[in-house]
Amino acid sequence: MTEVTAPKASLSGSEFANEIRNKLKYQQGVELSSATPADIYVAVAGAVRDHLVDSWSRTRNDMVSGNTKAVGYLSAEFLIGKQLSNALLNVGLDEQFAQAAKELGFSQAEVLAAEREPGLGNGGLGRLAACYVDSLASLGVPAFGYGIRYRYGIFRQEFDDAGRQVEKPDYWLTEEEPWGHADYQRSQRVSFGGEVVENDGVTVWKPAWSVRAVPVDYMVPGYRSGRVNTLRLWESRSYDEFDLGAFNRSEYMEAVIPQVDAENITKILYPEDSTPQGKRLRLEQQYFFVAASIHDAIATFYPGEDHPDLRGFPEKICFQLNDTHPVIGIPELMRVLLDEYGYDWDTAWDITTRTFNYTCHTLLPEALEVWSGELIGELLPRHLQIIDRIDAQFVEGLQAKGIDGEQIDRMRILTRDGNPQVRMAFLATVGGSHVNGVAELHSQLLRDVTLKDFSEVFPDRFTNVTNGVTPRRFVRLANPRLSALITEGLGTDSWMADLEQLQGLAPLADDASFLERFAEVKQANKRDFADFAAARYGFSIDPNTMFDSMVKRLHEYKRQSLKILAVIAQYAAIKDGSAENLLPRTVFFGAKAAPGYAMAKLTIRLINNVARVIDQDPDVAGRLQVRFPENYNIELAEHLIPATELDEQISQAGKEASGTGNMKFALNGALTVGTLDGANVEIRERVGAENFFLFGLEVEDVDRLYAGNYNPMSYVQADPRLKKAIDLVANGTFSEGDRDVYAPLVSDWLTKDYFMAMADFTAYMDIQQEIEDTYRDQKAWNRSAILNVANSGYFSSDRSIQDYLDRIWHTAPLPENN
Ligand code: 26W
Repeated sequence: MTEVTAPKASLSGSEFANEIRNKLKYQQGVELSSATPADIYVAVAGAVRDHLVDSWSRTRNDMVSGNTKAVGYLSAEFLIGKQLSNALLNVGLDEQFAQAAKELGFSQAEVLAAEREPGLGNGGLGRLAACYVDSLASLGVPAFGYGIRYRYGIFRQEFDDAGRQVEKPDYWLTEEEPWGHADYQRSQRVSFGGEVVENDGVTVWKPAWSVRAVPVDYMVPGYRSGRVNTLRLWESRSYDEFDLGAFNRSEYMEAVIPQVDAENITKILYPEDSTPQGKRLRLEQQYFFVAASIHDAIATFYPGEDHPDLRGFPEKICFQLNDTHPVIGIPELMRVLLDEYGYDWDTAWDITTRTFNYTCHTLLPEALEVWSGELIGELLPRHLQIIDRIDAQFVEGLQAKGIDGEQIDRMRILTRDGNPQVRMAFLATVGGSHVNGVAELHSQLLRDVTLKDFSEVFPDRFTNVTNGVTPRRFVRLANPRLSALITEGLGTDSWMADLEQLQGLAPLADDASFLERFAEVKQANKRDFADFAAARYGFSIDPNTMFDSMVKRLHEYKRQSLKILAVIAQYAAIKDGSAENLLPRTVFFGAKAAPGYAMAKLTIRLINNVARVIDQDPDVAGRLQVRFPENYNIELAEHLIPATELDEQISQAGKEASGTGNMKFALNGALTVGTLDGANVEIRERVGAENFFLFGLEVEDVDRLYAGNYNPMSYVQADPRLKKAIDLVANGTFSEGDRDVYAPLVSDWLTKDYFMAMADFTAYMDIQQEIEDTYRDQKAWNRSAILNVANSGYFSSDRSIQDYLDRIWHTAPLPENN
């Protein structure tokens, strides 16, 4: 990667302090003597923004006037995390900030703590989008992130006295939010409903209502690249601010109804992360942000042109569809080209299919969005017509290729039975140029199973881009100690922009003093986390135990229940004296469950109560602890990952598309215990099988078991440890004697166990034994951990973006910035 100008690196800490003072005084009207950390935070954010503005406009100008195709990353979620420390680092003002804070009489930590985390995503998919906009800017690729500025992000999770999850609204905008800038002049109109009429042979959509889409812009500073891209998050507003008629009739409440309805569209992020509900409001959200974004891109790339020639549009920008959520963009661009610009069908189709590409993030068939034709017809009647024609044309093409009728029926975009459905993944596959999965195994399974019919007909369309994570946030900022050690070991800090350089650490895995330093870093991070968790959650944690973490959304396929059953088995072994040699451990869980997902919520309750029972049992003291901090989010990830020694990636093989937590942990020197699933496969290949704790069924085993009447009971009977663990759950040990509480879980384990946790239990217990043996040899453990760091450079999101550039987008960084 080319290093471009490091903006304003020459600024001194005192000068930066003055800029902060000026913000405080002239923007906020606050005197330093009475300023709170939150005031300082707002002032620093304002001062940093000022340093970004010139690069921001230069990047935009170079993008619009140059010949480099831009990328529009369309995503319903951007889980960006706190912005301040990242912006300081990327623009090169981190050291100045350290000095300025001191001069102003504040600690850096208290200023950074004043920022609220925007929770505008559910989990991996949203965080991936945030890593990708960071890498796009760092590589200097002209790009927009396009999404939604939800007023309420993912719910705040609390636990009640019974250990149950309680969801609280995430009021993230109650304090000043200094990053987003509402650009009213770039608003767009988005319309819904109504009917389609034919006027003199011209098709006209007469919508019933419209809302105003106001863009709120977030600057996305590249890491020392001199480039700043835009994350444009749309907010819905009403055009009818106030219904005067209703007001005059003194129906005060009614007067604001249209406004309330319009603003509801972007009010809240849906907290479901795998089983989409066919909810009208969700479709409204999807169409809302995608329609606004498409019009915005046209306005951006053809400024001041009334009727531009859009045949060159795919050379200006290509849109990446982050899962099926923005796929309604395909018929929308068709509608714009046909109805607003008057292109014929074939020209419009050519432009559209060259503009879009689709990333699939799942393998669970139930997670692929399907919208009822009826609902689409009601909200977007013209789009339904267009989808109908896309489907008809597609079917004709298939017939011409000699595809048989049965396969054609399986492939229809719009099903033709009494209750027509639109399959968004199929629409995305047909209406774009490329389809990619998010890890090698996942892409393979997409081709062979989930989208098999399509990969047979369009083999060239399918490709893979393995996910990645940004090393700036997840190594440099989250783990400053390890970062300093890496920089020392490599003799340069340029690894942050070129993560393959970590390879250079491999020889140091055998260097006694480096090993020792590495061990000290981990130990210091563990102590830090123990302190943080004591202050934040009131936890007592012994930093001399092994830190073993499983953090991710709560999902049956991810198998938190396998982990908790193993913990219970170990607890039982301690109790009955058969665990003489057990290694002292602290097991961390972090997980939110979708509010309507009963099994997931019950698993949360179980974990909390296992933690409680173990804590209250003096027999176990010092040997085993479970800690489940509530409200797992980016901030907590940034604290826990650097302190973790063992990372749990134990999904049923063939179910986790990729995982990205696995990459963050490996880069921070944790060893993985995992199945051959998602990106685990590639991590293991790179770090070496001897530095990865593999266990469990593989995809073929799983298929075989499904085919042959899988019977969980046989595994329960075969392993007394498993039987004992389930008995303890069933007999009320973790529910104060109440046998009913966990009955649904117990019954699922014994009779269904769709994700085969029972079948993998014995292998999982065995590998834990191996883990303990390795851990007892701290030198061997740390050697493996260093090799994990050294060999995980591939998992930088910079590399993922480079793969997208080469395989899908066929564009490049902007020419040198001078
Ligand atoms: C309710 C609709 C819905 C359905 C699926 C909302 C959100 C989703 C996402 C696709 C869930 C998700 O985050 N998937 C994860 O995406 C990551 C990034 O590619 C992968 O690493 C994870 O394996 C995958 O589960």
